[in-house]
Amino acid sequence: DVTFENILVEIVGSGDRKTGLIRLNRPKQLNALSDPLMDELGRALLAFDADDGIGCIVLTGSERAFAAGADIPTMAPHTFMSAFKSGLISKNWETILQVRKPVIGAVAGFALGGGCELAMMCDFIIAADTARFGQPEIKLGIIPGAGGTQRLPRAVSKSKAMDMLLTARMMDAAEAERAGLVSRVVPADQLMSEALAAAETINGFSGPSTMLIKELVNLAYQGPLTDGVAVERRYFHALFGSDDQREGMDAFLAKRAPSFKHR
Ligand code: CO8
Repeated sequence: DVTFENILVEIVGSGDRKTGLIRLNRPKQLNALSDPLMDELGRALLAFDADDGIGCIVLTGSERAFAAGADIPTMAPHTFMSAFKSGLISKNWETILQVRKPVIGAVAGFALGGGCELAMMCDFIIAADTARFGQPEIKLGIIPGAGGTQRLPRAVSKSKAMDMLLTARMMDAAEAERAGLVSRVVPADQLMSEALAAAETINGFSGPSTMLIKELVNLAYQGPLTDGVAVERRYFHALFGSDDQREGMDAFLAKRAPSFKHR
């Protein structure tokens, strides 16, 4: 069994498929995303993705901070050459994008800089009413380095993204919900129960359906609309070859609960 120093990992849930829960855990640094932390996060995500007993993953931080950004003391001494040659903390920043199962971000407190970027790499974000999002890199004389200038405008519109990136102001949870950055806002003491309930719902569905929805929604953001719609139609047809389609529709017609086979 692997032990982690910068994250806490747990398997939760009551169904036959469970939820992989990952908590970022560097409380003294407000979960600043150091290289060792991102390394552990990458390993934990891939292990849950490979585990047939896990249906989806919840990624969270603490009450005070999801993550206050990349680790500033580590970045501070770099030069262009050292940043370029070492790939400056980039090694594990995109591992989360390789995960095929749904990843829910459960955000309370600060999600700033790399923390906001990591949250945006989750498939959807449920926010506590204490959540605050921002891309304050400009205050450090840099710019976002893990997709902030690309994902934020797609999530909240060009105008709001420019405002946040250029002024470094933070968005509270209500504004984040209005802007579409998060899917729901809940009272802070209900954040984990809400996120885990959403995960439990997803765990009950057919695994291939959840993986395909994730792949296709991401395609909607990455490629031309016509390509996305064409690929969607192909997979839609393909699922009529699956036992779970037969079971799901038979169960509906028989007015009983479905029992999906593919997990
Ligand atoms: N890195 C390291 N330590 C941090 C970070 C951070 N990003 N943020 C906070 N901390 C530490 C503080 O230094 C402090 O430590 P100590 O107690 O030892 O002094 C502790 O956490 C608590 O912080 P504060 O005392 O400042 O707490 P406040 O409540 O007063 O303020 C804030 C909270 C507003 C979150 C404040 O700490 C802050 O502004 N932090 C910096 C936020 C920031 O600028 N984030 C962006 C960093 S740059 C970035 O993320 C680039 C990502 C690039 C990814 C590239 C991948 C390839």
